[in-house]
Amino acid sequence: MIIDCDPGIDDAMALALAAGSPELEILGITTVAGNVGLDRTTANALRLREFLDMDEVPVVAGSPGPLSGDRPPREGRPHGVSGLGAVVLPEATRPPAAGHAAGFLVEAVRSRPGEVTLVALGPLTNIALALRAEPRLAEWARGLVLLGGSYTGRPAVPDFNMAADPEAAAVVFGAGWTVTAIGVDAAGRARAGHAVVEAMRATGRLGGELLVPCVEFPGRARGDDGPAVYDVCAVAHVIDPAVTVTVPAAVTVETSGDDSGPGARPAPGTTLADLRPRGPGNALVATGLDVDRFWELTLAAYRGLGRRLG
Ligand SMILES: [Ca+2]
Repeated sequence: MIIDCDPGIDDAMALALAAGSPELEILGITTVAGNVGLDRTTANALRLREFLDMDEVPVVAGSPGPLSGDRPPREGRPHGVSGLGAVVLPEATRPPAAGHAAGFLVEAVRSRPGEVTLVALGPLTNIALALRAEPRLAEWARGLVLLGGSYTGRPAVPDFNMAADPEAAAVVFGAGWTVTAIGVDAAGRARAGHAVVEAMRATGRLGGELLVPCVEFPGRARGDDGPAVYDVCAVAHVIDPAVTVTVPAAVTVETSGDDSGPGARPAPGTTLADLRPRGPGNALVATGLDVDRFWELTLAAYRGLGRRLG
């Protein structure tokens, strides 16, 4: 698989899950502007690659902003100025690979048709650029699993990943493949409560230097049950699809929007899902999350990786 991301606290935890899952072959990490600017998401990905002992995995930088328009500022800096909250990792010693993420995605998928799953944890700009450059990407990829949108109940405001580049999201959902979409409604149930944090703390350097500072960063929105670890759910779904309940749907993404006045359209980036589509639809959307199964899988991977990292 290839992980397209904007690290990002929960991106970091998702990369740790991938690194701790030997059954996954990680062909690359591509970066996009999102939680923080592209320079920082790329620098963070490079640091995480070294910390997580993924030296053989190329990191390729992608788009510094959305397909068109300006990137909306990330309000309140929930990931901190660095993008990794309270995490302090050494500067990376190796640079990113040459080239652009979109080109890398196309070539990697073209060379292994039917085998490569794309996992998108940030704004969908890189995936959309890749699809525009090579529409057959949608045929060649084994699938795309993304974290974003909301598919149960009435969408209120769009989540960050969708709002950051609604046009890209519309390209991705309209590419002729079946997108697996884990929304923030389902993924928001994956919360790092007290018992989870203690289990993370017991994983050595991995817990002490990465996981616990991620979940204890004060800027993280949290309910009574601890902060949600959204992006981790998308990687968990690739490892074990049964962590989520998914149903076929026809999804469209609002791109124009107009949230002023009566009869206003939903804000740009709002996902509109028909869960009883005529025909096959264009997506499988998550309507539920098996929280126990999710944490069992995730903590087992963290424990294994923790032992490896010391
Ligand atoms: Ca992310």
